[in-house]
Amino acid sequence: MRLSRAFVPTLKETPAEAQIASHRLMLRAGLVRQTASGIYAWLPMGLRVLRNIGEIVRQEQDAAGAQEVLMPTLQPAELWQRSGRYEDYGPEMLRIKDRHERDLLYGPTNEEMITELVRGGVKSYRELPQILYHIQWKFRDEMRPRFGVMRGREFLMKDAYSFDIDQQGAVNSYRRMMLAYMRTFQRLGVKAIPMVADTGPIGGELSHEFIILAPTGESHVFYDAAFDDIDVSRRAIDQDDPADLARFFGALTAHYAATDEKHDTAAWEQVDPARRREGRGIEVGHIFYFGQKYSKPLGFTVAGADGKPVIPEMGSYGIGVSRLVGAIIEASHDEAGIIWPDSVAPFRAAILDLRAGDAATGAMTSDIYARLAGNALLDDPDERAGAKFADADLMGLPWQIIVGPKGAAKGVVELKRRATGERHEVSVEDALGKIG
Ligand code: 5CA
Repeated sequence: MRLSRAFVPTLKETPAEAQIASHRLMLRAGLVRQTASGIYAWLPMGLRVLRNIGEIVRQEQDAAGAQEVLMPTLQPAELWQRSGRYEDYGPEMLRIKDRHERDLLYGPTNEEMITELVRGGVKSYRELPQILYHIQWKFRDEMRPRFGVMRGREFLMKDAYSFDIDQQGAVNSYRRMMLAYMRTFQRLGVKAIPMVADTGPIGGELSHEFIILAPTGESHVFYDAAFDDIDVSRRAIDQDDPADLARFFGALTAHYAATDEKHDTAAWEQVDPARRREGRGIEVGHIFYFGQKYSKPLGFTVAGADGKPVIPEMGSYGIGVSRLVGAIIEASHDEAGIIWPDSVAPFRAAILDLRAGDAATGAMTSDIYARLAGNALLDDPDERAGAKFADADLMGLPWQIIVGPKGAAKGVVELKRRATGERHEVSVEDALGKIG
């Protein structure tokens, strides 16, 4: 993308409405704009990050054997009346009437709808287990939307749903998703810790929140340093082996980890003081095992091995895809701006032409831009070098390739790594090799 032609409305001033770093930086770097309270439009740079995160989430869901579907945002009220949640959900649910006076709602989550879909197509225990997911916009009429995309009213969620013939199968699916989550967050470049959680309006008996550490997080968290050493690689754990999954789950849940809501001081005292860690965290995922809470009222049964009807056991698994954009920034920024992890950055590199209009720097930056094949932002407008440096740091692309007239004459560029601030004079070949 050439900055001279791009819609990247950066702001010099700090917007007054933004209380936390990620919200400020998302507005200043031109990633999003608010269109109504808690509702955001995603601009080109923000959308690229949102898509990159969604793609990593998708790949890890697919790798875990979950199948992607796409359910609509609007749902008939009747479905929710059958599960009993239409009344329970209260004012957080956006209720809508169509022209025929039929009641609809903008989905805050999809347990009812997916149960109804699977009920229509799965008749026998032989067709289970199934795990289905989609990445779709949700609406929750939050009392206090705040912190930008972190607590919005409309937000993008990945929600997966598992169906098993018995409790043992359902617990295995839960563990499988937990492993997929650990792998997902690792690829996203953030450290996530699963913590025992309340189940709230989703319900159920087993639930974990995935919390990423960031100084501005909403909850205070306490955890054992043992979490730093858990290996979730494919080499270490075979997701198709229930015994392996059980061992992994055991290791992950054996150590103390809790948010302030669930903090147990007596249990905390038992943790070796040298291993106690405290900080603040942001909930980026939440998983639930709730048995027959939806399958039963919605009348979903399958024929069991003996031909008798069995009510399937279910779980649901959410990741806040749009919240993650803000959460990753909270976990990875400095005074100057965003520091994108390589895996989610909107582009690999910014190319800074320090003398726009100059034939030599223009030829060199155009060549580098072409060779980075669409994965670079070319800062080509006629601006002061200082303003370009500030913008590049604000936008936080992992690499900066700085091209000035002296370097262009010698055939060299300056390559800067945003995360460390390290700068080296290198040849174009070496710069491209490093960027990869
Ligand atoms: N049906 C279940 C799991 S599929 C569910 O809805 N779980 S949830 O309520 O915990 O939401 C899942 C994730 O969505 C949360 O962990 C959080 O990361 C994200 N999320 C929830 N509410 C908001 C919101 N108002 N703004 C942005 N993200 C949100």
